[in-house]
Amino acid sequence: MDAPARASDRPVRAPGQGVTAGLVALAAGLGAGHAASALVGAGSSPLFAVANRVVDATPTPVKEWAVRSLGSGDKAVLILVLLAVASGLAVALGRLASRSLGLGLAGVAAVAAVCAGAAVGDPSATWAWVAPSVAAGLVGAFFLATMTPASSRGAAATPSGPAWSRRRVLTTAAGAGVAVAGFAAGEAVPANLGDDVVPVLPEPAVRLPAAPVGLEARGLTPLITPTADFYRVDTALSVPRLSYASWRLIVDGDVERPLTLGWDDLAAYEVVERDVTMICVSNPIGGPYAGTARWLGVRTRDVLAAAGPRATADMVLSESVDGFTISTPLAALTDGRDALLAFGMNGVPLPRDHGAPVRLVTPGLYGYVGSTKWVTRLTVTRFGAQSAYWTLRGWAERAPIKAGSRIDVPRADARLTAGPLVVAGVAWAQRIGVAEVQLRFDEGPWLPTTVGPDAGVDAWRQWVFAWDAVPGRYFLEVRVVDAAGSEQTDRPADPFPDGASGYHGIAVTVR
Ligand SMILES: Nc1nc2c(c(=O)[nH]1)N[C@H]1C(S)=C(S)[C@@H](COP(=O)(O)O)O[C@H]1N2
Ligand SMILES: [Mo]
Repeated sequence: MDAPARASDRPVRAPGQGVTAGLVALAAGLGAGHAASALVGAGSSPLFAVANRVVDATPTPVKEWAVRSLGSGDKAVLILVLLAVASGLAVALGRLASRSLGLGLAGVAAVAAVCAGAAVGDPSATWAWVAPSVAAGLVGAFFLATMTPASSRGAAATPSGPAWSRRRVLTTAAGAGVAVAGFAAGEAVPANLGDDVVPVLPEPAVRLPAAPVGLEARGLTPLITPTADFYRVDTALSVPRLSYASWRLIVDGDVERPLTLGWDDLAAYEVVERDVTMICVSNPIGGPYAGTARWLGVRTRDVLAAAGPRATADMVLSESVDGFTISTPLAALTDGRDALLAFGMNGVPLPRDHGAPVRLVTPGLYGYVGSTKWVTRLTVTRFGAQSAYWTLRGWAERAPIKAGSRIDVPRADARLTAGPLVVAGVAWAQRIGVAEVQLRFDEGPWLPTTVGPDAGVDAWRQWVFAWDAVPGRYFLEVRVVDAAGSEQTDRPADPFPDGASGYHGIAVTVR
């Protein structure tokens, strides 16, 4: 019987323990790194830094495929995939550490170094951006060392006690606590600690009348989209966090007098309120990437006039804090449409997701050519001289919003009960205004609908149609007629490269 002797010769293997040690170290490390990133810069959080570099390195067709097939969930999917990869790596390092703690810790250092490299690879990074990865590495190493059995540190190989000793349970709980608290702190703590006081919004020179209400009372799409329901589209994996006190807007390029404005300088311009419908160029027919808000801000026209654009200029390249760029015709920012440097949305300071502290809002243009969030620079230039982020990826240089309309009620493929029914939705024809909205059944004649209150040419209008439905299958289509008498085109077009067109139609069954 030589088995017992052999058993005591074997190194103590604790693969299960290695797995938990690795995962706890990963969670605690990422949490600590995320907390540290709040002090340094949102993009410096190890996980997000790596994710951002993955996005940078992804070829455009793959990105477009991801956005098409995953929609706005594309970022969540990327983060989950990265977490899965990181977990696999953590398990491997945990197992390695249970054989040789030194090798395990070397692995942690290597991973932290990769994260630090990803962080400093960010266009807005400073050297301080390595700090969150260093913090993550140190905290991860601490938990890995604490939870790795003594045997792998060269101590006597004693058969381990119960796999889940009291100490181990406590350490795991502590690691989970660091992870949760770290992520919570990272999200809660503003950049530039202490000075992120959200100012009281300045009053507009002329208040708009209270937003007209009407059709939403009947459960239809509201005229003003509640901020919580307003779509969000951007390339930012972690939402930039800018403080009002340190925010600056540089106005430069082909101008007589380059300017640098702080928050107080901006708020000193005449403040205006505008109801504007914003739409994403990737919005498919009938799609959800459209919303109307009451924006508060100052006119880009006034700010640009202070800088004095030169006569040769025809474009403004706006830049956000994360390096994203948008090109907008100079004319659209200086004509009477009141394009805004907006800081209020639906009565409150612009939320971070929608570009706090200041964003552009250009009525009549798709978001990617007029509505830069987290804006920090306006460079007056020419279309021939510079190109913006999405233009470089094949989307149109100029993209006015195409007139369109949508059926929101009933839903496509709804099964309805015969009798009086409501068909309703929204329609838009920015810069011109909605005159009529028409509905047809099974390609029959176009029927008039009742349009809702008018919040100005740049806001959509609700429409409603009272339908006395008898049993059958129906195909409903809608179109808008603008105030100049032009009908919405029926020509189907995909969102790429300058916005979708064609009628929105739905099939329903009435029984
Ligand atoms: N900084 C920045 N601004 C941006 C974008 C972006 O990716 N980064 N996306 C643009 C696009 S494509 C659209 S449709 C609108 C969306 O604004 P919202 O997220 O507030 O709805 O923001 C625009 N501004
Ligand atoms: Mo967009």
